[in-house]
This record gives sequence, structure tokens and C-alpha cells, in this order.
Amino acid sequence: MNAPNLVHLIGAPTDIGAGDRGASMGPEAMRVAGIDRALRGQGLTVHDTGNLVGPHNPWQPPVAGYRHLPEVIAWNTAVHRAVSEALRADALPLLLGGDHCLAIGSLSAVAQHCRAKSRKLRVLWLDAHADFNTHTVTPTGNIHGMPVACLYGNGPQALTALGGPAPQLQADCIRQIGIRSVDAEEKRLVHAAGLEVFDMRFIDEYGMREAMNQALAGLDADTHLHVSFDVDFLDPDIAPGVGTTVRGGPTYREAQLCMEMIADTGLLASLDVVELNPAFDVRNRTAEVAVDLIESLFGKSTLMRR
Ligand SMILES: [Mn+2]
Repeated sequence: MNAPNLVHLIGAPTDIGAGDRGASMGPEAMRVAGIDRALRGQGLTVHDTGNLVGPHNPWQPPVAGYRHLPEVIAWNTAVHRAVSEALRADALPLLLGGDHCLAIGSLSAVAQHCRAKSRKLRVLWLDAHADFNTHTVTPTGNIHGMPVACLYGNGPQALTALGGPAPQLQADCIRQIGIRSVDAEEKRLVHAAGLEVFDMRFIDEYGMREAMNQALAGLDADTHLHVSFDVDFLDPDIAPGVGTTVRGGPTYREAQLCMEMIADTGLLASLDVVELNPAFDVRNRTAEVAVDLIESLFGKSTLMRR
């Protein structure tokens, strides 16, 4: 069965898990940069479901290693519900964050969907950071540094069990690309979990093409491909509008190649775009680059091909 070429835009205007305020303005910046028009230009039908509603950011210090845990749970519960609804409607959920803690809600919904449909799941985590901190090793308590750990079952139960008993993700389903800033203790956890990481050193030595060839190896028509795109993946030269810039990320061309190679698989079935922070941006330039790259990610008529 061919799925309809339908995309649900889901805005999640919050910076509840971040270390800086401003990612809450991300969804609107993406709309202003023309995300809707760009997707329609690729022949897709776009349904903007509007913005989710959740608690505002109380800007408190961490409690037992977590900042804003009750609020993070509320936002992720809302994201989980909206992403599940989109998948049930045979649409491709495109989460407009918001900070990266929201990937707990979106990916737990995607994983649950894949279990129900007996589909394989491959997750591409495009990011400068591994996002594998836990409450015991986190230097800040910011939960946007913890989503991968939570999805692997290492975190508070209200987050790890969204979508069913933890863990939501199996160890071999994720590929991290663009990583260049990992805390010391976090590095130990990433190794222990056995994550496959294509860091910037790998991309320097072998190129984006080889990284993507390996990251996309083993997919078949029955694979659900999820991309979690943290905008800080990109080099700050082209994407200054994020809270946590790290020098030495993929260039515009490398990022384009990454997106095009994903599009070529024809398997993209869900997407997060997170950590865009208009408070740090220059005339919405980063949102425009993100829209440009997403256009490539949805290369013509490849949507959810099975
Ligand atoms: Mn991230």
C-alpha cells in the first residue's frame, strides 16, 4: 500500500529542556522561513496541526539531577500523543521543536508504532552532541542532553516508559552523525551502550558519503527511517541560531549530501527538527538553512515509499 504523501507539522514551542531560552520560538521561525511552501513544492500535502500546549518554563535549578522534570514529562506526553496520531493517520510526523528533550516523546511514539506494525526502525541522530547524559553524570541537569539515554531506558520512569515498557530503542537501531562534543562520563556511557557513532573525526577522514553509506547500510523496504535533526549538527558558520554552537560541524555541502542520501533511500517516515533558537539567529538565516536542507531530505516522490 502506498502511503499518502501527507505531512503533519507539529509545533512544540518550548525550551523546557534547554540551557538557554529561545528554542520555544523555533516552530514559528520555521513557518516564517516557509517550511510549508517548501514541502508543498515537493508535491507533498501538508497539514499544519498548529502548536501543542504545555507548561511554560519556570527557569529553576535542577532537582536530583533534572531541571524541570514535571514540565518535561508534560511536553513529551503531548508530543507522544500528537506523533502517534499522525502515524495512525498514515501521515509523516514532522516535529517542529522546541529543544531536543522532545525526541523522547516523538521517538517513543515512533518505536511503539513500529512494534505494533512489526516494522524495523532505524534512527539517524544528526547532532553535535551524543545526548546520552544521565542525572548522575549531567553537568547541568538540562534534559535536552539526555534523550538518547532515556530512549535506551536510562532515565526517570515517566520518560523511559512513554510508549510502553523501557527501553523504547534497541541498541543497534541508532546511528549518530556529526558528533563533536561529548562529556567525559557521557562518553563512557555511549561506549557501554554500544552506539554506532560517526563523529566529525570520522567525517574528516572518510567523508560524509562513507559515513552515510555506513549509517544507512542494512535498510530494506520494511524499515521505518526516523531522522532526529538537531540544528546544532551544522557548522555554526551556516547555522548560528542554536543554543549550543560547537565549531567544526558539517558544511553546507556536506549537510546537503547527508540529506540527499537519506532522501535516496525513500524510507523517511518521521522527522524531528529541534534546537533552532531564533534568539541567537541572524535575520532567520538558520531557519532558512534548515528549511533548505529539509527540502533536500524530502527529495521528490520519495516519501514513505515502501
Ligand atoms: Mn541534541
